[in-house]
Amino acid sequence: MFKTVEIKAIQIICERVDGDPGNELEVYGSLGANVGNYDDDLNYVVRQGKFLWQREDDNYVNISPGNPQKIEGDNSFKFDMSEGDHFQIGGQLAEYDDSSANDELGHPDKTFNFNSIPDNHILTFEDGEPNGQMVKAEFSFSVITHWP
Ligand SMILES: [Ca+2]
Ligand SMILES: [Ca+2]
Ligand SMILES: [Ca+2]
Repeated sequence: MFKTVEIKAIQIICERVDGDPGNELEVYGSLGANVGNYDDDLNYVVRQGKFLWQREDDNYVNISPGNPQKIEGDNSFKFDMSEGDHFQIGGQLAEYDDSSANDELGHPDKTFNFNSIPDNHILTFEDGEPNGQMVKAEFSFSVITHWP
C-alpha cells in the first residue's frame, strides 16, 4: 500500500503581539515540508523536500490578531510515500524590528508517520518570553490511499 500526500501551507496567524508597535507583527522566515524515513541508526533522512513559504527580513508581512495571512502561490508539496516513510512540516519564523534586534520566534517541526496522518496541523512559534509574541502556521494534509 502507498499514499499520495499533498501538504499545503494555509495561513499564518498572529496570536499575541506583546506590545510590538502598531499591534501587528512583521513576520518573515520560511515554512516547508519534506518526506523521508529513518535509517538503521534511527537518523531521519530526507528524500525530497520543498519550501512552502519564504520571506526575507526586508520583505516581511504585517500580521495582526484576527487577520491571518493567507499563503498563496506555490504553497503545496505533493509526494508518494510507502509503509515506513515519514513526513515532516517545519519552519523558522522571526519578527522584524527597525529600532532593535529582530525577535527570533523559533523553529518548531512535527513528524508524521505513514499510518497516522491527520487532516491538518498547526505549528506554534514563540519568542520564549512569558506571554510573549506568538504566531501559528496552519498546514493541511490530503491523502489518497492506493492499494497495490
Ligand atoms: Ca518585536
Ligand atoms: Ca509591529
Ligand atoms: Ca516588529
